[in-house]
Amino acid sequence: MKEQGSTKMGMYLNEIFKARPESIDPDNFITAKYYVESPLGLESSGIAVATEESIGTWTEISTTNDWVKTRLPARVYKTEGEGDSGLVYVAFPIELFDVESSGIANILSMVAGNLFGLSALKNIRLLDMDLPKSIVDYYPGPRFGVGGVRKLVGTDKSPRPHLGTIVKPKVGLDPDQTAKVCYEAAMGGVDFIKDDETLVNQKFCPLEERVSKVMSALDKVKSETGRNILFAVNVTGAPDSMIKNAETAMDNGCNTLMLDIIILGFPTMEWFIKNYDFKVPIHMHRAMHAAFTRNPKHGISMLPIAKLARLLGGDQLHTGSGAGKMGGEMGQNLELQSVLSFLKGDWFGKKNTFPVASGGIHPGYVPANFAVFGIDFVINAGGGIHGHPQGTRAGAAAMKEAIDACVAGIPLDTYAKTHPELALALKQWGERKLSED
Ligand code: RUB
Ligand code: CA
Repeated sequence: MKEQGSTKMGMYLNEIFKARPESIDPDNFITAKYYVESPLGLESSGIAVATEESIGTWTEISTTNDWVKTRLPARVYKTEGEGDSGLVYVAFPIELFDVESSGIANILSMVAGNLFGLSALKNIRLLDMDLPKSIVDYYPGPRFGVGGVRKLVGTDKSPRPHLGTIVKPKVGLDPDQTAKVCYEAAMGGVDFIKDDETLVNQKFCPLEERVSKVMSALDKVKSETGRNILFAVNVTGAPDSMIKNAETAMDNGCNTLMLDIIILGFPTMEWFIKNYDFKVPIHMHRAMHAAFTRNPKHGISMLPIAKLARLLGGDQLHTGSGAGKMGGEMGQNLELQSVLSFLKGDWFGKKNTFPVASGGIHPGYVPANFAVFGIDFVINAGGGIHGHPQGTRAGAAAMKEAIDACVAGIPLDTYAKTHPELALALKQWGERKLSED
């Protein structure tokens, strides 16, 4: 294995890339947990990562001095498993990073950088990442969080899952048609409406006119029902247009901003959150994530992404669903559980992030998702609302009835006997049990 230079580096400097678990002070290290498959074995694989991502390279070098060797090596401090595959834990000293100047870009360049291309490693997946309190404190976290979003929607006194929809068709409706779809969905019972990630400011649906017309429609809903509906406007774009779009959206009454965080990139998100506060919740979409989250053996899992999203002010984040067209496989569910406990748990005093289940959801999927997510989540249906045989309003009502049934602990088929919209939806699409996906 001559080409596996980092192994060679590990052979002569490996002691400095190793540490005992008790020597890793969480205040002074970023720690990362990787799944690794490699003929090198676990410890050597970890050393290859620690070497490549801190002070080493493929061969011995004359410029390494004692300070560098003592203070800066990343260190393998634990492995779990035997033979060629298992878990490797690597700690990166905080001195390696300059968070105030290069921020998350700098962290990712080491914890999730070139290591994915090391040919000595057959597969490597970043499963988790823990940041010291000083780094977490440097970022604002969600400004609204679950509690703040609930207050805006009016579910803070009696919490239940929020019902969301994506306007469909995802692109092609003009502002009047979009506003009509939003009005119908809101009257049917949705709490939240979002643009599709593919829609921003196209000619057939200019952002300014869309926001103005949708917000008038939602004002009408408010005057007729007293309910406040959130509309997340997708302003994703190059930074200058993103800000222009956000300002235009805000000038026209927008009450939530939506950003495609993976496509934008974390440094852009960091710049945005540090420089602009539009005083509305941020809805984070994750389109493109599956390019690196989908393969269970390689890439990056959703948990580190969720940590960065919460750090960067995500009030709502797409996490994947417990059951739907893009979720539900067992491995993904284990990862999903870890994401949900993180988003809902305490994290150095940061507000929580509302997880969003989405993708191919219809009323028949609600119980399976409720079982995984519990009360605090947003359940989104696009096709599963607008594809209802009686149209959008009945489709939203059917989804809301499915949620109400779950909260009341009543099976869907029983609830459907007195709720015709739900009955029709179940007739159309059936009920999917968690084990079927
Ligand atoms: C869903 C949709 C969302 C995806 C995102 O539409 O448009 O963009 O669900 O996936 P529909 P995820 O309800 O018609 O399938 O939430 O997994 O990132
Ligand atoms: Ca979509």
